[in-house]
Amino acid sequence: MQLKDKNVVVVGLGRTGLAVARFLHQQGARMVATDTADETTLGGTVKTLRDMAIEVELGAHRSSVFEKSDLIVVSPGVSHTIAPVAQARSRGVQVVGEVELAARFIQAPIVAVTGTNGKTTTTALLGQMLHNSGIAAFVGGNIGNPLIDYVSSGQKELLVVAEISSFQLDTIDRFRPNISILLNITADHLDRYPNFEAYADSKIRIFKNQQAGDVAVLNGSDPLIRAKTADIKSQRLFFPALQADEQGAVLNGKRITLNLDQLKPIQSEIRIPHSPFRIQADLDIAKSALKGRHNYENACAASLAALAAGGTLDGIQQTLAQFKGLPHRLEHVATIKNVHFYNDSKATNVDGVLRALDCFTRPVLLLMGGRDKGSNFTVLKDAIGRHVKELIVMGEAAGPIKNALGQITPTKVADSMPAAVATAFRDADPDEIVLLSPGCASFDWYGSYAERGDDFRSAVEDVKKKRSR
Ligand code: UMA
Repeated sequence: MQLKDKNVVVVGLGRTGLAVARFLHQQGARMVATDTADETTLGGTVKTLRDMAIEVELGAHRSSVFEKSDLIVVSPGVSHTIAPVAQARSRGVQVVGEVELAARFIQAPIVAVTGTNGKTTTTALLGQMLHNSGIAAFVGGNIGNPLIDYVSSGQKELLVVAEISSFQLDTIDRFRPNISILLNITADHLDRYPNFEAYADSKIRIFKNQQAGDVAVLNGSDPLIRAKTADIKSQRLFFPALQADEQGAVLNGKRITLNLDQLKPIQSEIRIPHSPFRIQADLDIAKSALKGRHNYENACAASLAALAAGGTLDGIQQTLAQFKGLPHRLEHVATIKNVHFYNDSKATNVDGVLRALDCFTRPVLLLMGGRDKGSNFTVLKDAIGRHVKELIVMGEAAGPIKNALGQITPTKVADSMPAAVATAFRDADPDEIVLLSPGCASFDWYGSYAERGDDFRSAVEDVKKKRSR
């Protein structure tokens, strides 16, 4: 892709937009960078861009900005169907996302991880499994560091492991992962997609350009995933593999049994340490800090992809024993007076909340709320009835959640995170669980799920300090 002297519009100036602008500047493109936010909100980004002599248009995406463009690069948080982008596309202007742009310049094989929940954990596990197998891999994407930064840096790793969201898949064209993982598909982002079908189809795009030598790692217990991937060209590995002739992994309690006797390794420079035709092995997750069946499934998916990429059984086993979990995902933050506090701020959809509740046998005081993404909270009724002693709701979605679930369990409304934590602690008995698992986006009160999780942690710290005075 030739970018020198091309007229490019960069839409959205968060982490992705800034990284894209830096790369395009390096490549000698002419650029306008635009964001609907103002200069104060964008902080130092605007100065950084102006220092590179990049024209910056703020407050709206004016059509005039797009008139002379040869290429438009949209950030994942910007819908590629907004009017000025759609108009430019209808004039024949190429519209891509950052992942597509980066993939055009990446020479190493790519392992891409998508799914509604578990992407970040699986991506991190896979990165560590490869590392422990002696394979240097760049780990990036939706996990937090744009792939285009890897391209700009000039780094050359043997593999790229990329967490990929549906938003990023919406704007791919030729992106072809050598290995694609699809963990699960449940309702999410229905404020951005017209319906569940459209969201599911976006996830399936991860297989769009795969060829016969590539590998697809698929959730075998989801009939929708099986049906939608029936005709893909790549080799399908399932977790679980349900039929005798299927390749993949099966979970037996805390053991993963692998059956990969026909696995064809992907084309890469990595020497495959095992005979690809004879992997019949067991992996032990009993020593792992991973909690809950969904995390064991993530471990299965990561193990299959690691083996297909050339990872070793020893490297995988070592990772399963060492992996400590990630911040903001069922993270134990404190125990005060025998009340256990867990931060699961990354649970930004209802399925995430279900997965979290499933991990606890003791009564839970559940903190939910934030910005609603068009979710159907009533699907939580059974799980709330079974696990939740008290529900504390907050943020923009407090009303809708209370309406949907308020009859199932005692429900209180909090006007801040510290108020929610203090209420939960007051109402909890020893050995009970206080769980932040919001089921919503964080953007009503915070800049990210991580900020929300940090606020929960500091509210818990305040409770602890007050107790020790
Ligand atoms: N903006 C516009 N026009 C619009 C909408 C937004 O200009 O119509 C501007 C906003 O004012 C803001 C900028 O776009 O300044 C934000 O862009 P962005 O939302 O794409 O955010 P980035 O900082 O670039 O972060 C993105 C991902 N964010 C989203 O997909 C919403 C990050 O995933 C990702 O880590 C990062 O790129 C690097 O790849 C976060 C996320 O929430 C974790 N992802 C969703 C999820 O996991 O559910 C998909």
